[in-house]
Amino acid sequence: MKLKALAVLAASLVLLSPAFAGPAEGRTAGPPKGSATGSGVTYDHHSLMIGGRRLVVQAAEVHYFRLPSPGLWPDIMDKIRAGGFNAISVYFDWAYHSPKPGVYDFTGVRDVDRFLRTAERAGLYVIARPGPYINAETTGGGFPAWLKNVPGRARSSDAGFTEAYRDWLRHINPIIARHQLSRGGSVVLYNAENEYAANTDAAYMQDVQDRARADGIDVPITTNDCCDAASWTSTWAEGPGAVQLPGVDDYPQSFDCANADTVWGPWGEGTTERLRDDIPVFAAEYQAGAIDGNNTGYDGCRDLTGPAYMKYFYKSNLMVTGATAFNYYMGFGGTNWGWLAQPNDVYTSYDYGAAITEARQLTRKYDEFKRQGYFLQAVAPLAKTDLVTGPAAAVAADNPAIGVVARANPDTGTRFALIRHADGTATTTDSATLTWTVPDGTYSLPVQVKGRDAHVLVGGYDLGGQRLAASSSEIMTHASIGGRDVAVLYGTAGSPGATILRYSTRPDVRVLAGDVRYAYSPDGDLRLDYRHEGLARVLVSGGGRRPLLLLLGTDETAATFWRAGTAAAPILVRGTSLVRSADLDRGTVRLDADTAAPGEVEVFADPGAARLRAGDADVPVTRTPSGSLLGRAPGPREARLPTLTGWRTHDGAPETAPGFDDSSWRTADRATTESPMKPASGPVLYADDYGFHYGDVWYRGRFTATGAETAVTLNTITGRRGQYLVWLDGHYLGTAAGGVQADSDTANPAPGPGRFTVPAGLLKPGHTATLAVLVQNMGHNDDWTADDNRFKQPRGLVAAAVEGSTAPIAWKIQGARGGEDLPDPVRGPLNTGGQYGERSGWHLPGYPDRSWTGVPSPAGRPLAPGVTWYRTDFRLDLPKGQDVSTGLRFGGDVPAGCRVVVYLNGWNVGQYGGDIGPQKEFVLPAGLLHEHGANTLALSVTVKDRTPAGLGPISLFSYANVRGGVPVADVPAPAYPLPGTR
Ligand code: IPT
Repeated sequence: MKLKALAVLAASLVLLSPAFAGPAEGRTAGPPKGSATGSGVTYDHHSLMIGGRRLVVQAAEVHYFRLPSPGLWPDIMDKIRAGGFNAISVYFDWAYHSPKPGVYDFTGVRDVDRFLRTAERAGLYVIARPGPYINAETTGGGFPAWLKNVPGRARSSDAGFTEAYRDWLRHINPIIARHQLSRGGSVVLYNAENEYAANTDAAYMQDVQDRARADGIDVPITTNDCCDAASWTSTWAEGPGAVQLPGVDDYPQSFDCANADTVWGPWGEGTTERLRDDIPVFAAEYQAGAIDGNNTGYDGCRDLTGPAYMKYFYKSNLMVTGATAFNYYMGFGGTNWGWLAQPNDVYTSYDYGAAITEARQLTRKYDEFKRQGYFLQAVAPLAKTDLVTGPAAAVAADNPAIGVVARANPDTGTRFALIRHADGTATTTDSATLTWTVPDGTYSLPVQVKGRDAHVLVGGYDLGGQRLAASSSEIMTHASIGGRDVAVLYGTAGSPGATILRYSTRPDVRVLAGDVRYAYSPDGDLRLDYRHEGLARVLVSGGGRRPLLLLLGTDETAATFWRAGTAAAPILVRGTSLVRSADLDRGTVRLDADTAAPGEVEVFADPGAARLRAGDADVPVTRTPSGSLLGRAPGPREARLPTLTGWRTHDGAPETAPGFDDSSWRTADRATTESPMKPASGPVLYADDYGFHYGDVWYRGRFTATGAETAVTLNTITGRRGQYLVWLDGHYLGTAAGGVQADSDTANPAPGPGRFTVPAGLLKPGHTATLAVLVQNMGHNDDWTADDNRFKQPRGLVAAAVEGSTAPIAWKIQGARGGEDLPDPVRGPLNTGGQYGERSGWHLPGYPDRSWTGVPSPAGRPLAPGVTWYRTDFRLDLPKGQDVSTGLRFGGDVPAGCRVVVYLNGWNVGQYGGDIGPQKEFVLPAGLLHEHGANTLALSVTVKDRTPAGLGPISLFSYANVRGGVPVADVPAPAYPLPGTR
């Protein structure tokens, strides 16, 4: 069953500075697999412990290589932490750093030291995942394309591969090592390999770990086992190659973003498997979005994995298996800029339908993460619970439609009850009375489950200075602030709620807002009954305890709260769009907050607080009966974006002309290749064999004509969505689709055959005829199945012949300028391909385009088969102290085969096209976009057919405009001409 799901998945993938806190409670990590003594990170059956303190790890996956603007990294980290996460998980992409064997770059947008420092400063723990293989829908699954030329099977202990990956690890491991907890950083786990489940080689798996230890990695080593352990060769939980703390990946909702309305858990219940008894259950990757393999658009993926899914599956996972470490894939997806995408599954956007959008905006999924994540961090007993079944569970609903799962903390006695539909697919609303025996007594609580909602209720809990006997509301968070407890509880709007608190004498109860009934019984129970509506407020004082302000909300009103400040001095805030941080200094609460519009802001802080500053604004406040400060925070100023005018255009395919000078091109004459796919005849024409790994590649072939030629037959492999265009003596012969990864992964896939008729009379006997072929390379296959037939599948021409001729064809090849020797290491190996304009720097700011033809706009200008470039400049001066998330929009429609590569200030920020994906809007990230200065936009447009209507209108737009944001410096990068290339 699970295996079948996996096969479907594989097919669809084909197609488609935290402080130490006391002594360790559990045993120190290791043996069996290398000691982690001194790492500060330990674990036992229940949870991870950091500095001896148990915690529930709530991580968001985020990839620095998908946000090439380091100034924006703090923005994402702030948003992750403010959303209730305490960790990030991050892959390190080998291909992103290494253009050539032995050459590595960790500067600029590749500065992973800076990324890890940013996480530390944001107070986020890090799960470091350097592969060597990462998958992640990245080109080659993170393997640099030069590895295709290295002998020995990838992901094995073969010698050639071993030497290559050891070199990668030798570079990346020390960087990770110096950011570990033991050295003042926040890296707490190290993930070896990735879903290494097919064609496994234990010696390799072990060596990756041995390298890590040799390079100074002291934290526990984990790995992410694919999807459902039992069916695979090894889960790496035991035996040769085993890791200390294996985890499991789960994608229960699959990837069918087109049918978000009907899909419900096709890939199982998504309860993460326990792999060993001595380790906590670790959800190493838990689905929090989806690949958009069917080109539905990511909003569909966000619906597929929306709040209902999150409530049901995430809470079930917490309660059924007692998982205490979660990594949600993705927290922020980002952008496959340049040629970063693996072509079979994704296009430019890697938004993923995540909680934080590609344009860095917060969604209703973010709200749900916030509700759940705050709970996990506030209620400490959650980190150590056992399942309780049978009579011992002591909990039952009087309606069989409602199912209950119970857990208890063996030390504190705290009880947890998961309330959800017994039939997980039910969409009805059902109510019940829950009878629950907790350490404080037996209570009746009204519960209600609306559709696929799920609630985790808490009983027998020391809530700060209070005693919560039981509640049918969920706890979002609570904090001890200024000598009293403030707690935010919530439930589905309209549902009934009851909360029972314990007091030794009758407390004083004041209902400040909302409709809340209460009763005190002499046995010490204060019972509150209410309906979840808006935000009710109850102040309880006396009764032998410190005061409690109870805030009873709905899902929606709970989500308006932010928790900031420090653990010692927490501050709760209601309102604004985001609170990054808060502090109290001599009577003034300072909020680092974003506001999308002017609106109420309410601060729950120490009573000494009297003034409020939100961002750069003083906010007049009044004190409320709740003891909070209430004011109105200002919103952003309007941000204007210019119209794009003054374009210039130039033909971009001079290579098609017979007289074009290709004397500097490489002669394609290699006789052997490392690719398992060997040419049937003639020299190897594969682009990678000549060091041209990314983007378009040109071939020019000469042969002596007889006049009897009838057709040219070619074959190319481009990856999904790729095509190639063919000219003979400057005459356009036509186009064909390039080959893609074969489902069978055989050594002889069916690539992209094309037969092109030679027009009668075009070739004269004795004349030297010139073929010119432009082949798109959409990126490299991944290596999910650890199969060189798949990973080492070539790109470019794989066969060529002229019908009616026996004359040999002498081929030359040209790809990205310099091949593996980058002329522009700042923008890096994945930025440009081998188009004439790319080789000549037409994409760069400062290129002298004055001689080009001026046009008001590319819109409506007919396009001929081949390549056409457009350039324009524009200035921006966006309001300071605001975050205007800006994009480029293509209006109208373009036909299949129309491909636009978008360059912003020389950076390839995406590919737009009729049949590449549904994407018409492209994020222009601040930092690459000069928000206060000059910008250059360059478009290279390839069409395969005459396109009279040309492109549609092209405009700048903003996804959002908020007051606040983080300061973002422009990313330094060279203008034209690149050093040494004039
Ligand atoms: C799992 C990978 O580990 C991860 O890199 C990414 O590819 C993710 O899937 C899908 O986006 S693979 C698993 C779903 C088979």
